[in-house]
Amino acid sequence: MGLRQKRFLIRGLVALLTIVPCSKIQGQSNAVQFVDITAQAGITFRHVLSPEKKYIVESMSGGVALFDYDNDGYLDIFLVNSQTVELLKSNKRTRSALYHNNGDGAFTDVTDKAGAADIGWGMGVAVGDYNNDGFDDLYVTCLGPNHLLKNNGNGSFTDVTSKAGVGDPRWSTGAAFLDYDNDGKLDLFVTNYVGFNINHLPAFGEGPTCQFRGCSGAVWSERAAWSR
Ligand SMILES: [Ca+2]
Ligand SMILES: [Ca+2]
Ligand SMILES: [Ca+2]
Repeated sequence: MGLRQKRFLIRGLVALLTIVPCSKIQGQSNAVQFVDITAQAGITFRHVLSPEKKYIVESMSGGVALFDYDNDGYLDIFLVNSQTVELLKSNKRTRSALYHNNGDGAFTDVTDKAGAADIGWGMGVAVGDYNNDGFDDLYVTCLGPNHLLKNNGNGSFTDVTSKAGVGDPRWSTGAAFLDYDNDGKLDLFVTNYVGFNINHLPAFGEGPTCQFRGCSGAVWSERAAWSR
């Protein structure tokens, strides 16, 4: 920034501070309110959860992405759903959801057309146009293999995880698209959490490391049962 630009910037800031009293700014800030319009917007999605959180994996989930998947200028919503150990053992699946922003304050559930419902035990989601076709794609982190969902540009998504080689099978939580080497192609950074094998769950009360919130698994299990 040149000296002349700096002068203009300083003059602008002085003018702003002069014209707008602090009390006015504070008054406007206090006047901001948020109204929950979820129901009237047509969003009925509910996260699957386990209130007891018996297992650490049941204490995490629930990612969401606001992105314009169809490039109509309105942000749409992708909601990542999770699982519970009980549901998983029963071979029951849950559904994530994609809501299309109609532009009039209402949303339409387009999950079936998008083909983005079944992503397993989801955690988080990253948005990026990894193939530079002008349509944002999704990378969903999961307990188990993650998913790269390619936006086909017609309202549907294709799971290209295997072809792309990005199906990390561990427990992934966060992820981000970035072009770390400035070659014009988005790269992917994935963060993994603790080692957790859903097929070898720890027995409560067994083992000195089976602790949760300062309590042994056995004590916590008894408290959870008592609170029901
Ligand atoms: Ca849109
Ligand atoms: Ca794309
Ligand atoms: Ca790159």
